[in-house]
Amino acid sequence: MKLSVFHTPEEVPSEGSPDCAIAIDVLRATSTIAAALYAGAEAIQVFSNVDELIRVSEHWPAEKRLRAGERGGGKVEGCDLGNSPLDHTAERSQGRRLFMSTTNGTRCLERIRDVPTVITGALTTRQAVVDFLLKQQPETVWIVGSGWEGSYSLEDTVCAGAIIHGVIVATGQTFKDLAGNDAAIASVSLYLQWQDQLLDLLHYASHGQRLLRLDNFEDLKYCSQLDTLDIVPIQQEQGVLRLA
Ligand code: 3SL
Repeated sequence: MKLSVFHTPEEVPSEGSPDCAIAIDVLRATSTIAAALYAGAEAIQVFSNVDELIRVSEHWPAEKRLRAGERGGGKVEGCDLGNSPLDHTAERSQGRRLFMSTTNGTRCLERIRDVPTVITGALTTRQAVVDFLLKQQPETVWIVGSGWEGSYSLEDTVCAGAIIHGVIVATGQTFKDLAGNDAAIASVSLYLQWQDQLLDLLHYASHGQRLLRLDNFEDLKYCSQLDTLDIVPIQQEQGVLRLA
């Protein structure tokens, strides 16, 4: 298995395709996708455009849908929810489809949607993602950070490093066997430096600071947890994710 890391959807090569791509948006889209599916959501359907989200979700029974829209960290008017993983309890999300559009995370999923296997990763689901990779044994894996509007995000890279480190620990393989690019090696160094202070790192991260200014302290705490959910969201039809 060769794992490559791309910090943003813009960095993803336009030529070629891996066997598996992993979208990461620790703050907060892929943490929320995992939380919603864990709470029993029927599926997550992602959109880069909010008007399209509203149009498509109109065809779904109102009591069976939740519309989640985020821009600039805040909730989009007309949606039921913003993008907090803490919104998703069994009472609210069980059996419902989450129609979701966020600034960067859903755009990242759109960029890789043609890859044969697309999953999402977060710190909360890190070990489950590692186990999925070990079981499926894809030859090539692209781990793609969502970043923020085209620029690098610390929290996505540390999660990429946590996944690669998990594969190294489980297999005893070295970077020589596993690293598909330099960013893969750098991401593991970032993780090793911060593995015991993930919440601190999220507080230093520029998007973490943006969310703190919007009073999302509890979200940062939630998203910084490692290996709390034993699930992997997987794309089952284009733009629609369910439990693997
Ligand atoms: O950019 C995104 O996709 C979001 O996850 C951003 S936020 O954390 O909801 O502000």
